[in-house]
Amino acid sequence: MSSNSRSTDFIVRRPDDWHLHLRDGAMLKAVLPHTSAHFGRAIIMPNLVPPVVKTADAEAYRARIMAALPEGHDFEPLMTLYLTEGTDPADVELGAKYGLIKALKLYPAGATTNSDSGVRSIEAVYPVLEKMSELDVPLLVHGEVTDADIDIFDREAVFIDRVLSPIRERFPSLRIVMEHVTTEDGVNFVKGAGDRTAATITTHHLIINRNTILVGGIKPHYFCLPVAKREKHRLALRAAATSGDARFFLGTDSAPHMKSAKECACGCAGVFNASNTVNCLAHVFEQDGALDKLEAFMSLNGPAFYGLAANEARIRLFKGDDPLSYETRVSVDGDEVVVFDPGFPLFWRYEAVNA
Ligand code: OTD
Ligand code: ZN
Ligand code: ZN
Repeated sequence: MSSNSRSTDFIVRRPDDWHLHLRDGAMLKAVLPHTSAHFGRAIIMPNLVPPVVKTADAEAYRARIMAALPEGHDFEPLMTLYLTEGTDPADVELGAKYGLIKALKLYPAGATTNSDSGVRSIEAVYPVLEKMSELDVPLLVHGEVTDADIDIFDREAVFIDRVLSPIRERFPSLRIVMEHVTTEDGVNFVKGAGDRTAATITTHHLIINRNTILVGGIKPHYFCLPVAKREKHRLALRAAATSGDARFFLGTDSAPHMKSAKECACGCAGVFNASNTVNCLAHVFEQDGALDKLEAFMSLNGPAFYGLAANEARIRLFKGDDPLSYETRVSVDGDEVVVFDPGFPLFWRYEAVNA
């Protein structure tokens, strides 16, 4: 295979995942290797039960992650705190100065899986946001309102108007990441909000729209929050991700649930894509004629926004002649987690480049 043919074989920095759910216990042990095999670092979401709210909780969770890491895997979990109305600015300061806490996560109460302890009144957390601005600790937002009278497909757009814009204006120096942006409205907001506002984009929202979930029978493994929107929104996400714009970067939002908890009358939200994300992304970027922007999206823009260096390690991406065969299930405790099915065969592979 030729090494100078950009379209079939090229080398990029090792990617990072700026939004990841690792869970705990047996699930953590089962899913972590699927991330640590391919990613240098990941921002670890704090929505455990109970949530990771204090620096001491994050320290203990980090230790459990490190204990679950397979031998020889080089991976750094970047810890976050779950913002609550009881969060103490002094504890945030302790965690940030100690180098452990990389961000705080705002979940509107009830917005997604395990978000019951989330924020009900945004003004109640203003003192914490003040401290975060001062310390330059990013605020990560799950950008959906939860009011019963707001249609689920409109919840992101309404959140921007009611919550995000006011926070952006009130705390101009606070770094804000709109997590898992799913709408054109979100993309436009980020583009117009200056260089201290960014967004993560998931693998699956680049690939599926709401028809994928609902047409021809309900497909629970494509159900996640924020729910995938109509096609014009998916196209806006594709354009943002493949543009190279430094404010957009990969956050897989890989969120494993047992198959039995997804295939039932009230199925859990979440897509598990940690194991095939890089292959899917190479396919997507090639489709859009943007393979030269893939490194920015998955390896460069994220660390730059967080004020970190890009990974030194490299991976080589190359395209095979035959579709990749890969595990579509991960076994956990007598049950299994179903891997994201992009709906097309994957031809892109990758391998570590030895220094
Ligand atoms: N969305 N599921 C989960 C989290 C995300 O909003 C999210 O970040 C989860 O299961 O933790 C989901 O659909
Ligand atoms: Zn979320
Ligand atoms: Zn998430």
